[in-house]
Amino acid sequence: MRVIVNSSHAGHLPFECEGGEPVTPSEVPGRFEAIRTALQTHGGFAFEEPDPIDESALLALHDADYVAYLREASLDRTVQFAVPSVFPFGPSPRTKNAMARRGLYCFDTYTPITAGTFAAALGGAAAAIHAAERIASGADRAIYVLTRPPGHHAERARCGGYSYLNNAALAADRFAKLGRVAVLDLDVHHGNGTQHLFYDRSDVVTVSIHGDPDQMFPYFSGFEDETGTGNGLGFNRNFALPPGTGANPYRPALEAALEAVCRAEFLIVSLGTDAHESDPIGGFKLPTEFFAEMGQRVKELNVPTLVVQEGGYNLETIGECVVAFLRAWEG
Ligand code: Q9C
Ligand code: ZN
Repeated sequence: MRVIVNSSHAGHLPFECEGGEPVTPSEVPGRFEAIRTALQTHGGFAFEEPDPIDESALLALHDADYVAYLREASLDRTVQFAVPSVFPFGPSPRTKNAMARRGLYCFDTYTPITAGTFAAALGGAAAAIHAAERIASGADRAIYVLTRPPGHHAERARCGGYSYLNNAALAADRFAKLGRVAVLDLDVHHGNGTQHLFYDRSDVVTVSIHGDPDQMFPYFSGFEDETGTGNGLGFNRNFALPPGTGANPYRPALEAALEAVCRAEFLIVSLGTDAHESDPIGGFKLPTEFFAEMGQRVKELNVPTLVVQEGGYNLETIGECVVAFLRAWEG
């Protein structure tokens, strides 16, 4: 299987603050290294760097002023970590002030912009777009995109949830020129950015299985009654499961989600491994073998498939989960 790798990831070195306390960051370069090592050890994967993309490729889904903010905040080395202190309120948020922009373009305090952030995020978008081009041209039937930072929480003009640019959505938008597209989001957190970007569109079906947002990040979306709007009504599905969910209660949601995506001509899987039982922040109880089962069930849809890495924070098990999922496409 071909793997498109975003080597620019290494310059993104976030810090993390939880409820006012500095905590050990979860979204670290070691995640990428752990997955790469596991794929190399397993064998059968061909690694390839993407061609660089121009920033303008992002504008299919992201606002130009947001992209400019990410670039400028990454270049501004008078600030080590651009994190919001004030979020927009009232009817007319002012956007010119540097501190106002931090809050305007970000929905949480988990997603700092530091020196290498923009290059890392742009490299991830390049990897996803490169993979989509290869699948669109028929050169590959399935590809895995190995990247960080993740993308599925990133909206049109806001970063959050460790995500800056929505890699999966950029690939989906590329496929949408050719036929029916579905995004299946298996990260334990709701893919709010992907939902938001396609919420009024019928050409990209978005389906996410995740922890109940009543109890888990991102809290403000991911409820089952969010089904789309306008042309997109009925084209978004959420499966919200309680914290502690294991394989048996997960399986019916997976089968219903597969039914919702099975008519697609191109499939994107947002693969978080943070639903694994060992994940330090996920809270679900899926064993490694269940990742193999999920990969197998997705493979059986027999649709060209782009798998893109999202979350997953246990450095000891993230690699085995990815290998387990991708084994279905072996041989
Ligand atoms: N106490 C992704 O998995 N909140 N993002 C963590 C832990 C942020 C997750 C709180 C979770 C963001 C891509
Ligand atoms: Zn996650």
